[in-house]
Amino acid sequence: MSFGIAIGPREQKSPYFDATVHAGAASFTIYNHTYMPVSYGDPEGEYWRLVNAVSLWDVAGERQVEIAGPDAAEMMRYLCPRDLTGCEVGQGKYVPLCDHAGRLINDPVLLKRDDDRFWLSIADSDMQLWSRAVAAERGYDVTVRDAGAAPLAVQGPKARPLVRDLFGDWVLDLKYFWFAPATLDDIEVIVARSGWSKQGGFELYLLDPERGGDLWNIVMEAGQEYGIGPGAPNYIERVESALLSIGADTDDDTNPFEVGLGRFLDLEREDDFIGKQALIELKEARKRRLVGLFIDGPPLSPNQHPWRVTQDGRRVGSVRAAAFSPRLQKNIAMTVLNYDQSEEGVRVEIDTEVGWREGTVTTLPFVTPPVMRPQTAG
Ligand code: THG
Repeated sequence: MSFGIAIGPREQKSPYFDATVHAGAASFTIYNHTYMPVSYGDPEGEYWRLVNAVSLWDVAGERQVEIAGPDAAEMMRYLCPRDLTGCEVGQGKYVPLCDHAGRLINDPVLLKRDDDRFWLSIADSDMQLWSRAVAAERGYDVTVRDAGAAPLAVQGPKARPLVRDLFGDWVLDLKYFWFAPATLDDIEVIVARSGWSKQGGFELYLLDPERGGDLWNIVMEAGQEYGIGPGAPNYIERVESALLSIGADTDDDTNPFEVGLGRFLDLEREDDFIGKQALIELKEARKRRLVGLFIDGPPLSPNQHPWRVTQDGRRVGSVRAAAFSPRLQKNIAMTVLNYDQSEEGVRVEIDTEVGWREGTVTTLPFVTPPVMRPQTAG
């Protein structure tokens, strides 16, 4: 199978688009209507670079929906099931969002830019549309717009010394998900301690879309001594670490409890928020559960669609994301199973693109992150 994808004005190019093409981007996905590189042609090499050194990712597709105005804080409380009490300016939080029926619709990183200005750094679904509708229906005095910022992720164990070289020692003191404005040469960015891997790292939110190529080149250059190279949100590492990918691991009826996000909801809050009553009921439902699966046999390529999972010929769930783990030397998969079949050790059959395989249920994550390195270590 070999074909191209049309490049046209209905989708957006990231500010780093030309730089990533120049660096050899081999395939792209579309994320929030934005072309986003997923590989530079060597998935396993890119994996080891992320795990052992440092990798640079164009994640401008993680767009920032800005909600600003006198009612912004109140609106955020109504949008987010997570309690935001005590969230400070300069702090970020992971905030799964649900609709009125308690279905998971996105899992953004919230950035509190100011007391009356918030960013939702979104996963792949239309949160600007949603936020504008909620604001209008509720009569909130806010403006909702795309902030026009573009995150560049610097991920891997060598991200710390690299980002310290670029910005100074203070970046090492940033707590997880916290951020601060900074400049690099004369390029304005926001430096955040975050990123969609469990290897540690930072995200640089570019504020001037004209400077994407410049920012990319500065970081690439400074990263040479640390073995930097181009990469992308790494499929293998994210399965090992069990980082959730909305739309891949979830369907249009998934609730947050089924995919392990219950710990990010505060249902005992006294104030109202979207989906509250539904979520209180869903909490006890225990219908399905996202678990790990070891799949027997030779190395598998990632699944192109969810794989049917059966037990004694009866359908019990689906594999959402499968990969061969170079560190475990096993096929691993994030899999949604009926609750009754989701216990560790349960044996199932999987209808893969290369025939039927057998597998064993296990717990997530597959690999416990090497994070929690001392905060100030180089
Ligand atoms: N960075 C930015 N925006 C983003 C993402 C990002 N938007 C889309 C997507 N990623 C949002 N999804 C996630 C999912 C998981 C995490 C971050 C963003 C994450 N989770 C940790 C975990 O699950 O262990 C920590 C959560 C916690 O303990 O609070 O990091 O990557 N800008």
